[in-house]
Parts: sequence; structure tokens; C-alpha cells
Amino acid sequence: ETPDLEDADDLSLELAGLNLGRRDFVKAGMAVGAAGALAGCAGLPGGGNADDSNGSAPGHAVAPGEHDEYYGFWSAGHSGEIRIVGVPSMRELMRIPVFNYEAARGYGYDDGTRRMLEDAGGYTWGDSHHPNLSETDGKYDGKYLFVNDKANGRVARVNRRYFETDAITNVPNVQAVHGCCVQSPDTDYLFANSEFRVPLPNDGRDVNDPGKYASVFTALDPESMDVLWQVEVDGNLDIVDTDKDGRWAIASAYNDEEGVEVEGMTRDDRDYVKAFDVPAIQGAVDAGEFEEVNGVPVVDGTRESALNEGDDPIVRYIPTPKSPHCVEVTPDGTYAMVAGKLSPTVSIIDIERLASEPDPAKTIVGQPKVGLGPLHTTFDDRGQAYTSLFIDSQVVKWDIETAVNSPKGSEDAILGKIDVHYNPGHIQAVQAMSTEPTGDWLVALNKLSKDRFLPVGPIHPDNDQLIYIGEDAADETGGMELVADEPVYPEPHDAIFAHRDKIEPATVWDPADYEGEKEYVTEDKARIDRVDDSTVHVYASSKRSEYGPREFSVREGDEVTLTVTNVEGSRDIIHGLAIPEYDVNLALAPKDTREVTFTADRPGVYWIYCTYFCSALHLEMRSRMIVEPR
Ligand code: CUK
Ligand code: CUA
Repeated sequence: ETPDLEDADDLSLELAGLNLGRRDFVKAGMAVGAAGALAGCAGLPGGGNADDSNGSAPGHAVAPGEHDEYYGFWSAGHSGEIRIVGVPSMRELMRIPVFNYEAARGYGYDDGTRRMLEDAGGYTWGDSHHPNLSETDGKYDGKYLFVNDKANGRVARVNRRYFETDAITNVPNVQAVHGCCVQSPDTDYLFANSEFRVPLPNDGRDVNDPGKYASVFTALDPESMDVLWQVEVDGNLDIVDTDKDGRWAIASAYNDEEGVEVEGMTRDDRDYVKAFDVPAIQGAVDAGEFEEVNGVPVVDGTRESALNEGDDPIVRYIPTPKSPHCVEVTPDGTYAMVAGKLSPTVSIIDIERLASEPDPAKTIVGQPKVGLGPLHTTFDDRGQAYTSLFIDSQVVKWDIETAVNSPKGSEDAILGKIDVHYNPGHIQAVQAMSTEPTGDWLVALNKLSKDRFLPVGPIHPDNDQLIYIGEDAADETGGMELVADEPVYPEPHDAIFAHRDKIEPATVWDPADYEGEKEYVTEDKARIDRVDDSTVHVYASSKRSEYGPREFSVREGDEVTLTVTNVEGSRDIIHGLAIPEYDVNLALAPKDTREVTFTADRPGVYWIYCTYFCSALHLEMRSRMIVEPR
């Protein structure tokens, strides 16, 4: 099958001014199609495609009962969640709902999570793109995971012990948060890029004056999740990453033209990457040099103000080829890699020069030509970079120092290319976002799967491909070997991996963690409290295979709050609590307590039952809610 390169990619290439004719597209499409056809007879265990293989990759299968070496945390795009995938097996282990309502975990159904979602704007979905693990001294500390919501301008935090979302901040003055990263080497700040430019504040003024729209760079406190300050800049901010010394946050950006339609947004040949001098910005905020908008201190970081600040602006504007998309900093903190779909190059920014070089253009110390549609770059532990090529449907491996020492536009640094299927967005190698890359596995998150799996109707899964990068070789792929195809539910954008030793999940809740918020209801404390004529509070316990109380009565129209504890201490003994026709659905891990409030507006008998298959008497694990007519 020939990928439909005629439409979407044709446009981007035309815009890129690459002057490739339609014939070149068809040829490229046929080459991809042929590789796909070959894969069918390759017969690698795990469904891999052997046509690029040099045969040195270790197996990726993890035997029954064995554990994976790495945790992978995947974003999930407009599914709004985080998914946990074992690497190298690529088995999906769990999902963590974040911006979405999710029934299996009762997320958004109990009062606590429902209130959190309502306080964060009341949206029923989000678009999660960039998962980040908190760091101490440049290493993942397993404390928090953060992720953005591109759709509604929010950021969320997932708690390390319970693998649950524990905070969502609806960021003021932004419409879409795209880039999101933690500060290195210590997570003192969480950064969020607003992508869509809107009037500040967006209250109906300046709607017809796009020149006055703005996007802002936001800093949050990772502990309180409060917004600390924002910096207004020119252009649409895209992705962000930081150096490894706590000074610079570097953001890609497009649409310096400030257009509102695609032709206008891509008119000029260059855009400006923004390097934010974080301590200098914090200093400006502390000195009161800001304007307050919707309760947030907003510092002026526009290009005009940067020019006025002479040699030492708080935001440096670095000219790059148009529409740069990625920013990824090398594990040693030396360089920031910037690439955009519309130029075939990666621009290498020397981070040390950001402070010393008066001409921002001279901070770019290398610009290898890597292929068509470069989107994201990742790293191994041997000074090599890997860049996804969206249009070429390839991953290219290249040597960083060779690229710095070669003329701009040269291909000297390229070590090899491997076909992926098809159209990769992010690629990530294990621990490449920290100072400890392991250089063994890389995942290409391919946007299209096309012919790789049994057809399942017109909406296809994405295809995440596992590539072994532990071996360097002087062959076509530079030693890269494709070992697995993994269909994934739409639409992860990015992933981050941590060695299993860095993550310590709880297996049972510690009731001390919710003391004072919710009562731990032991069996002898199960009771029905009538608060007043129209309010009832039911305290219930649950264990194999009964609820206490075994029945309770309320009156029609009562507001009922149900507080339920799972008193079991055994790992993996989870109970559910569902009430038919009342839309009540709780999931209770061992020693956890959840609350739900609803109005008992229909008289009758309602069988409360357990949704998690917990014992041989699971079906009998029931209680009755009797709603008496008034
Ligand atoms: S983005 Cu999707 S492929 Cu949101 Cu990180 Cu680049
Ligand atoms: Cu408890 Cu099933």
C-alpha cells in the first residue's frame, strides 16, 4: 500500500520549498510499501520486521512471571490519560486517567476526583502530550510525573506512590499548553508553554487584532502546583526543555509572523527559538517588574523588550529555519537540538554560548542535514543522537561531535537510517531526558500504522516500534534493529522511561495519607447517620465478600454521601462498589477509602455490588440500598 503522500505531506513539502515533484512522492511511497510487504515473510518472533536487522538485538520478550527492566510512561493524546508500558516487552501494564473520566478505576466518579476535575475547568477530556519525571541531581527521583493538556491549557501531576493524578492546574492566560518540562537538574520549577496566541486577557478585546495576541511561558511550583509567573513572548510557543544547570529553559516556537492562517504562519524562512534565563526572570518578578494579569505576574519577554535590554536580555531570540518543532537537550547538557518539519536539518545550540555570545545566531554551532521532516531527537550514552523523520518515515542516527565539526548542511555526521512504519512523531531512548541515558532501547511513536495490523475499521491504531540501539555497526542502519511492532490506542505523543529501581509504587494504601479528609471505616464503625431531614451519610466497610452494612434505607430525595473503606491489607484484593441506575461506581484498592455523593431521587430497591472479581463469593458480595418513598 502506498501511503497517501499526495495530500498532507505534499503541502508541507511545498511549504518547505523543497521542490520535490509528485513523482518523488510516489517513489518514496513505493519504497515504504515494499518494505512493509517484506515484513510479512521476515518471521521475527514478536512480529518484528527483519529487513533492516543485523541480528544482534537481544530478545524483547519477557518470560511469564518475569518483570520488565524499565517502566515506560506514555502520554495518550486526546484519550487524556497516561499509560504505563513495560520495556522491552511493550506490554501495557496500567493506565492512569488524568484529564479523562475512567470507569475501571472509578476516576471522576468519587467525590475527590470528580471535584478535582470540576475545579480544573469541568472538562471531560484533555490532550496529554508530554510526560515528565521529576529529577534530583539530574536523575529521575520517582517522586512525580507531570503532563500537559494541550486542549484546555492545563498541567497535571501524578503521584509517585499511588500512580494517581493528585493535582490539575488550569493555567490562566493560556488557551493550549503544549510544551511541558521539569527543570533540570532539580525539579524546582515545572514549565508550560502556551501554544495558541490569544489576547491577554482573552475577554473579547483585541479579537480582530492578531498582532496583539500573545503566548506565554509559564512557571509553576511543582509542590503546590501554583502558577508562579509568566513571560509574554512573540510567536507561538511549542516544545520546551531545560539545560542541566538550572539556568536556561529553551523553547521552540513557530509563527513569528503572527499569522492566523497557515500561509501567514509559514511565510518567513525563519522563526525564533526562545531561551529563557530563569534566574533572571525570577529576579525581575522579585523586583516587581511585571504586569499582573488574572492574578499572575506577567513579565515582558517580547523581542522588542529583549532588544532594549541589550546584551543581557531575560529572553534570547535565536533565529532558526522556519517552524522548529522539537527542543531536546543532550544528557550532558552541552547542546539543545532544534528541528522542525519544514527544514531537513537539526540546529545544534551550544548552551554555554547562550550566556556569552552577544549574537544569538552564533549560538548555533552545527546544522547537519538529516532527512525530510525531522521532528524529535533523542540520545544514547555514546554521544549519538537519533532524530525522527516524519516525511521519510525513518529514524536517523548521527554523531553529535561530527555534526558540530562539519559544515552546516553536511551529511557527514549520519551513521545510518532505519525505516519505521509510518510517519514517526516523538522518538525516545531509555532515560534520555535525564543525565543517565542507558543507550539500549528506543521507541518510535509512529502516527500511522496503515497496513501493519489486521484492519479494524477506518480508525487505525498508532504503531509504537521498539528499536534496539545498544550496538553500533557500520551498516545501513548504523546498528539499529527493529524488534517489535506495538499497536496503540490513539494517540500517544511522547513517552519517558525509567529503570524499575527508580520507581517505588505502593501496593496498599496508607490511611495516614488521607487522614483528616476521609474516615477509615472499619467494620465496627459501619453506620448510617441521618444528618438532617434531607441528608444522610452512610459509612461502609468492604472486604471479601461482604459490605457492612448489608443494607441501608434512605428517603426519596435525600442527598446521600457514601464513605466506603476497603479494609483488606492484601495486595491486589480490590473491591468495587456500584449502584445500578444511580451511576455510582467506586474502585477501592486495599486500605483505600472513597466517597460519593448523590441524590436518591427514585424509590425502590437497588442492589449494591462489587465490580472487581475478588473471591469465589464475588457475585454474592452485595448490599441493598432501599429508597423509601416520601
Ligand atoms: S508534539 Cu506530537 S509529535 Cu505535542 Cu511533542 Cu511533536
Ligand atoms: Cu469484592 Cu468482588
